[in-house]
Amino acid sequence: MKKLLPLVAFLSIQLFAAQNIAMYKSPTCGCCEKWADHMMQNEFSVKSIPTKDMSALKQRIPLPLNLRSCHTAFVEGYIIEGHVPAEAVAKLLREKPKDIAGLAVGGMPIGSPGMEQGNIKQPFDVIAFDKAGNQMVYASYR
Ligand SMILES: [Cu+2]
Repeated sequence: MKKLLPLVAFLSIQLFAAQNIAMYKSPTCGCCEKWADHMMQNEFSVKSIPTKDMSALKQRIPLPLNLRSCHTAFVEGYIIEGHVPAEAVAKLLREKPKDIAGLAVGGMPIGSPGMEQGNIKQPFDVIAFDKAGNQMVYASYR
């Protein structure tokens, strides 16, 4: 039993670490912080990193041009671009697909997490992409 305790402690630290998100955003982006709030309300922890040249950062990673949004986040080696709902990120971390580089919600659809404007809801898709730029719908919100 005594030997089990350090293992349990180690596992819970690993579980906690898995929820850590690093979010790169332009210093002036407000909806980015609102997305971070949404993630934190859903038990993720988010470190916000103000970044002047977001497009330079986006160029360095395998993020398809058509999927670009405001903030770029990283969790467990995956790229999370834009206003991706927490439940889609949680699903990604549960499934841990090896062939996927990340998830993105391109643009900034009204009604996506952090982009709320009253009752207006624009339908949007969460797109999974791989390093070669292949894309598929991972989740649909309509
Ligand atoms: Cu935004």
